[in-house]
Amino acid sequence: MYRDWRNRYRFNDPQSTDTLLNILQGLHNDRVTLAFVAEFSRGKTELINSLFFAETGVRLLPSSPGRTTMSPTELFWDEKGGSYIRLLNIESRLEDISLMDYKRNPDRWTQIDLNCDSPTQMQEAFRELIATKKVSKDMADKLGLWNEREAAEQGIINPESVEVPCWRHAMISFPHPLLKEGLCILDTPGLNALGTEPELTLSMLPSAQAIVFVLAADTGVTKSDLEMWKSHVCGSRGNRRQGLAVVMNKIDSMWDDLAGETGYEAAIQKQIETSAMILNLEKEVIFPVSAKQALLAKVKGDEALLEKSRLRQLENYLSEDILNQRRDILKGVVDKEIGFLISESVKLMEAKINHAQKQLEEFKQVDFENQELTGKLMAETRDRQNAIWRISKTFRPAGKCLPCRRKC
Ligand SMILES: Nc1nc2c(ncn2[C@@H]2O[C@H](COP(=O)(O)OP(=O)(O)O)[C@@H](O)[C@H]2O)c(=O)[nH]1
Ligand SMILES: [Mg+2]
Repeated sequence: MYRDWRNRYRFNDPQSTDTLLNILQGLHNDRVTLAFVAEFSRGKTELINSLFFAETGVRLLPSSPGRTTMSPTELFWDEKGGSYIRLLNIESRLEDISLMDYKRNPDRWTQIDLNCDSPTQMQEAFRELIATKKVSKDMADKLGLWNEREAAEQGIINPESVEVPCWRHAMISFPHPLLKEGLCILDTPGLNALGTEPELTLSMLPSAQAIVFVLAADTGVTKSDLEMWKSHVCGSRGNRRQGLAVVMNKIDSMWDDLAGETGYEAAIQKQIETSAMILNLEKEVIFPVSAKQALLAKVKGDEALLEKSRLRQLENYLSEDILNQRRDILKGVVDKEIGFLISESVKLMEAKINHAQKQLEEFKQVDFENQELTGKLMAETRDRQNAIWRISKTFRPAGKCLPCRRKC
């Protein structure tokens, strides 16, 4: 209704129309996007594996040192399309088409169907996510994937070819119960790779209803973690803390039999306190977890190890807090974004009404003056008419009656 109203009164600037369309699409899909954001190698992908794919019995999303996610990956359930991986080729960066437009056009994506009954087939298909190829340095530069300074630091000067990811973006439809309930997961690459996809930073992260920021317990909050936090989490959410959680991953690196259970617990609490202080967050939304051990525990059916990995607390937060509040969260976002547009429209309308009222007053004034003048003229005319009438009654041409013009 609001959009119709805007169109009717020609308040349809493209940016606001885009915001409205995004909100409408979000409501239409009724999905909550949960984005995993962190510097590379903090364990985002392993965390997603342990949360969503452990039941397959294998490590589905490729996660290992050096093989970290290079292209943003979206996970959701597409009821009509079934289970698949859709990949957008890296060369699409050369075209001036937005990711949003590509998403509306499935023909531009390479599709690999998933056989959910065959973990090996799926694992094979998921491996494609980290496929790379060699291109010339010029091409890599055009694709935004060549960094002279970084390469020089690694001793690479004027190489013949550069290894680049084959895919720019991946969309995965998978029938996990949480995804079926409307959760959509966004796995992002690290700081450097994020910088080359402005749409991710400017539009996808700000529109995610919830963000899980991942830290590694063995490194604590590093300089690049903080940069990531400031530019990509706080930058996209402002002071909004709702739907924001921090995972302190890799707590297994602190497992130390010599320190004993109490020493270990104290070390975790200390890490949480320090991180909470640096990030200016409540301690309650920082979850110490071991994604790797959780995945292992789930695959092996080891309840004690799963308990030790502390993944359940994070799972409860995701399913109870995030999913159960999904309407509230969506409502909050709609309130905030449409509320802003509406208050702008109200201000504009108020200014127009004020202006119109002033004009009306002026018109009334003119009209009033006109009425006064007409009244005066009417009275004058009436007086003259009476005078003429009086004169005409007394006026008789010699010997003739005026009304009948005969001699009476
Ligand atoms: N020790 C330990 N290593 C982990 C854990 N989670 C992830 N890793 C390792 O950290 C590396 C990077 O993980 P990955 O999920 O690819 O990180 P991403 O770049 O943030 O997506 C891999 O070698 C993982 O095996 C964990 O809980 N404990
Ligand atoms: Mg990754």
